[in-house]
Amino acid sequence: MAGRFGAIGCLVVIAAVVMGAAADTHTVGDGLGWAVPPGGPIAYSVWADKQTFEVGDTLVFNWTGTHDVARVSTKAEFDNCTANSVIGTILTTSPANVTLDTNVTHYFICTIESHCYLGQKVEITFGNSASPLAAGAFSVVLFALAVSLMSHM
Ligand SMILES: [Cu+2]
Repeated sequence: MAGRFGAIGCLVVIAAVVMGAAADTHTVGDGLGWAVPPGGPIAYSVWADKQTFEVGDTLVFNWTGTHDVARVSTKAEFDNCTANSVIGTILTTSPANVTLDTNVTHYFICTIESHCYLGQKVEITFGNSASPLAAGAFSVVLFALAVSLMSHM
């Protein structure tokens, strides 16, 4: 009896750990950090495409020299590099951590000189369906394991 509940409890803990692990930290630009990218804006769109962003994840902007991080509210502002409607405050100290609190597209730019025009901006989009599907499949596997354990004890 105790053994059975112990095994089930163990599965529940594993499930909690795996589901909880969804909150990730993303270092913007990886090794490039937050900088004027040598090849233009493509650097950050390529980086962002490789990531899976979820609500609760944290972005870390690392830089040296003079940069900042402004979250602008519209795609138009992002495209035009204007910072008239900044959400929250402009972050001026590296490393700057930003938690993704809603699943709307987040637009970040650097407001220093022409950095944004030169490509220092990143668009964070959500809606990758791979993770929820994987989590769903994982739950089914866990459930099957639990049922199988109970029927064998
Ligand atoms: Cu900059």
